[in-house]
Amino acid sequence: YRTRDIERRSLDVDALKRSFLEWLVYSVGKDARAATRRDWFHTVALAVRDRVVDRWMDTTRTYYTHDVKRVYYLSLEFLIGRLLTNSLANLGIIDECRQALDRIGLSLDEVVDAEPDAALGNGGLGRLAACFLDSMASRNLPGYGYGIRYEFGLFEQRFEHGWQVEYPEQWLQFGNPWEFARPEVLYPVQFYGRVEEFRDSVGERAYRWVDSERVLAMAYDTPVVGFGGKTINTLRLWAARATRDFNFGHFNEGAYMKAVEQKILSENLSRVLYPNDATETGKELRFKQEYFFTSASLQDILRRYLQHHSDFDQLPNKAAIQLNDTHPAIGIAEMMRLLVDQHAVKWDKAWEITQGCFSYTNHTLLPEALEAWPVRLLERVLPRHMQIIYEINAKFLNRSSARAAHDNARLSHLSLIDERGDRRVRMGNLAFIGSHKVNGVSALHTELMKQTVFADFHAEFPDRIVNKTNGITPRRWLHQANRPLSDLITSRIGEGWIHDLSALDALKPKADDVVFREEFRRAKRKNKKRLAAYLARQTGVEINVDSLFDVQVKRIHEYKRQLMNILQTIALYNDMRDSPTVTWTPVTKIFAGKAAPAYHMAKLIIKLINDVGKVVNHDPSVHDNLKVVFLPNYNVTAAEIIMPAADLSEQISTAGMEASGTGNMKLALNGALTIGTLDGANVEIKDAVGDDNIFIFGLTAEEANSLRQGGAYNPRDVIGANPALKRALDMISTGVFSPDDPSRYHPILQSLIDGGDHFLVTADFEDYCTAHDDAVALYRDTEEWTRKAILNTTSMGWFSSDRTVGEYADEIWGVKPIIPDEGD
Ligand code: DL6
Repeated sequence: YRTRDIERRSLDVDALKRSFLEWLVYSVGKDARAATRRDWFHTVALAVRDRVVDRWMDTTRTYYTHDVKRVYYLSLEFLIGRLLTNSLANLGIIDECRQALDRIGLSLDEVVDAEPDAALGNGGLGRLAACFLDSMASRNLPGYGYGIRYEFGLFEQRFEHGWQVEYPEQWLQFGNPWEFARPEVLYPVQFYGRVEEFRDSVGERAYRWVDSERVLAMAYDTPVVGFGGKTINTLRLWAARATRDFNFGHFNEGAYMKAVEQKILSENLSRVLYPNDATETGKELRFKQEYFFTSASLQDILRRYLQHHSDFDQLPNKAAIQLNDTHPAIGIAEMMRLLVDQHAVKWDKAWEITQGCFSYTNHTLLPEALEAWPVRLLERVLPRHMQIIYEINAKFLNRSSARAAHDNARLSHLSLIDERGDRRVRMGNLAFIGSHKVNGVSALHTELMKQTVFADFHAEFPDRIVNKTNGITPRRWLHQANRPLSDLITSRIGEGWIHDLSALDALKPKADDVVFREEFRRAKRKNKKRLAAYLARQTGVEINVDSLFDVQVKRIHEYKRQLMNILQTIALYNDMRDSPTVTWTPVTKIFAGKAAPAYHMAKLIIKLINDVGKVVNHDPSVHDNLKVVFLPNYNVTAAEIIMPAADLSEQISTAGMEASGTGNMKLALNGALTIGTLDGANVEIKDAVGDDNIFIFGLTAEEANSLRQGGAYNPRDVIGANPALKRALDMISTGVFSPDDPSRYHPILQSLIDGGDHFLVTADFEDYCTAHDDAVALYRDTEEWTRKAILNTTSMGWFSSDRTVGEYADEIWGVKPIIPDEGD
């Protein structure tokens, strides 16, 4: 047994090879001759998982034995991507694994390619959660992720005649070798029913929630391998399971089909990830998902705490609970319910404990994305929570300075209930008052939180709002995704940068080293070739590897202004056609990103980009000087191919609207120069890389705000004064790009011209074009461009998510790193 045990842990090439062959037969159940690439992926993943399990148990045991304070990261989304390369890289056995597979006649790259993306998130918010998991484990912080094990991740995007069409993303179809099902870890989660008042044992008023429907939350655990393989944390995702008693009534009546239907209905809770960045207002199932995973997670947290404690006094010293946006904010009321109703803790004590545990991250100021659930929905679905929320609200407002000042306007802003129209519970307000710290995700965003959405709360609690600028994990986004650059960096400064990205600073002088610049360019070119081949495979469009790769990859949203980019593309196309004798710098515009299925304007913008691409890419008069490619189905894996290959990073949101951005960080770290507005983390990127190494343009957040508020802004005048813009818009409106349906894009023109151009595309257009011209002109100067690209990479050390989680740990969570004891 012990020999087998050692064999299972061994990281050497022969042992790996033996494990692969054994796993293929005894776990996957295939003969090597019949095995598909997917079989091999499962085989390798299972063998790698073996190498992780002991350390995982060591980690869990260490946390338990030392009763350390843990952080619980509650997130409705974890956009993980693939795990094989990540696990191999963090264990430091990529080369060993490659060789072991080689000896069996297999290529690691092909095996890696057979893994589906775990796309359990929409975009930035979910990917941030995944980067934080990696950083917590890599910094040896006792951290757990809690979320939902969606059966269907974010939809698969395909283009049909240039239109986005959504297909289900069945990532679990062939099983998931990384997870451990825990059928014994089950928690009941209640819905509906009513509240009964009664007198407790000492005659005090108490409440119980009765006649409710119950669903079970079952745990699935995925080990999260930290860099170096010392700490292995846990991501616990909940799946909905019908309770057994649920069905008995129906069975007794002989209504078999009804019983099965009920089972399916209750298990729908974890079926699918909602595909919007914004909230799904009014969608009962979405609300139930939020409560489902939050309740299960809190029950699990309390169970773990009670293994060591007999009252709740120490809970804030043992559990930091981070709310990733308001999606788990109902947890504030749930914690109160669990403490007060189930564990008989007095209200004031319970409130102190709750506030001591919770903290909340805000990720957007967009009004349509601020969650507010109808009171009537809450009363019906979670009747006891509604009562608790009323109670929290009454106590809070009574003590607020607004009540003392008889300031009704301020009181109504502070209230948990929005009384306008159908009454709603403001989840942001609930999260704010139930937390000891509230944070924004970039310096600008945090400042705007204080000035706008949370201004009244900030006045009430001036120390509560803090900034934690987002970060990205250097393991996935440089070490794994960009091997050529990673190897180059390591060749000069060793491997230390992988867990301390600030070490890149030491490479700054290399920007002036001609040999280093040559090697840097060689790495970039390799990545560009890889992307070009990938794009050709996926879209059929052949691109020029020597052109400037101008990249905008992110969700499609009007505020992110993909529209401004494609208008500039049309203007550039016109310039090229007008002046065929000029030597143009070849440009490839690369787009990728999904639109929410119900967001018609965003889908129309996708179609426009595809239509423009069709015309431009087939126009011989621009030769190969301009290409437009829209890569379908953007996901983490595609991002890993795109980021390393980009030259120019488009971060062109209307200032004040992008909370932070993290794609901006990935691109700059991989040596792309940013063209961007002073929005979100762009501001801090500019400070880090220096004004000379970034192309900043456009209105500031303040200017954008006053332009809108002033009411005098007239897009028609701006368009009239800019012939290039007018011409581009005229071409769109007369059907140059849509001859089959010339009026197709009228809604876009309408929103720009008559709709007031809310996102200020026309206002920023000219400045954007100038900045773009500057970028293209600089690209001709290869040495100078490379110098700036190197300064971008080497200045991005601060944007590591290791730094970000370190700040959360010190200033919000109060958790400390601990190196797991090695088991016997
Ligand atoms: O903080 C992560 C990420 C930011 O980088 C983006 O700027 C921001 O748009 C995104 N926010 C959301 C909010 N959605 N909701 N609700 O995804 O968060």
